[in-house]
Amino acid sequence: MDVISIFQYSLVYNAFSFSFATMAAAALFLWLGRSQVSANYKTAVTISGLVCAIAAYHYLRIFESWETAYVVKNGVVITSGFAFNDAYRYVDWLLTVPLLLIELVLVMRLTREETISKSVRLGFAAALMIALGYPGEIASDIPTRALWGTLSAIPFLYIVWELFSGLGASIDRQPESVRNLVKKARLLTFASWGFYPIVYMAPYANISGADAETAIQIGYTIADLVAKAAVGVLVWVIAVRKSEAEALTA
Ligand SMILES: *C/C=C(C)/C=C/C=C(C)/C=C/C1=C(C)CCCC1(C)C
Repeated sequence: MDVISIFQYSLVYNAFSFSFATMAAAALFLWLGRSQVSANYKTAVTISGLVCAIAAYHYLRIFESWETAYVVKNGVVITSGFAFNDAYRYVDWLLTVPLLLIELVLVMRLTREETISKSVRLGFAAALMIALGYPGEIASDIPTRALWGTLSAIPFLYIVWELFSGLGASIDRQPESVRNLVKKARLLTFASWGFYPIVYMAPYANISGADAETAIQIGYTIADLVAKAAVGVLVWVIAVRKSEAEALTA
């Protein structure tokens, strides 16, 4: 059926390999950098590292699955008969998206009850969003994809609204030295999270099998790198600055 070009095959192959290395490096960096933040922020930084470690593992599996799904023969790519497994990505999200939300809630530094209730509500909404998106992701026709995608967008909009209002309110309570960084973290989060549903809609744009597959894999990979590794490192910088500011006023 859909024969993928050697260029598309290599592009995705290299993107997965690069992502594995970046996620693994970010996890190590965050865990080692944990000693530079005060006790208040250690959990947030530990979780950031965990998100990148889980993603690194899944990128390794996604990479292997991509490699086994195709055979390169005389410069032509043919399918091997083993299907590429998209489920790794969704299982990864099922674990990492609630963790990322908890990381952001921790950065807001709310009361204990608020932290727990917000984490539970957001975690549940995230699981629902991903579970509803999966049947659409593996569907072969556009109407089915659109139906599940629309259902998945309902919990997605709820999450965006909760985060936007919650992070917005917490920005006013931040010390001067990190206010801009928290705004950047919020912007990066919204830009990357908003990118996933756009990538999901790639097949609507009348592009064929291999082109759509390449666009989706590259798109999700870029979004993952920003949402997990870049935001994770930014959260760490914010934690270091806040630890310094709090040590001065203590
Ligand atoms: C590290 C992974 C992250 C932050 C993944 C986030 C994923 C989303 C925000 C996905 C959203 C989707 C929709 C809003 C509708 C279509 C289906 C999804 C699952 C792609």
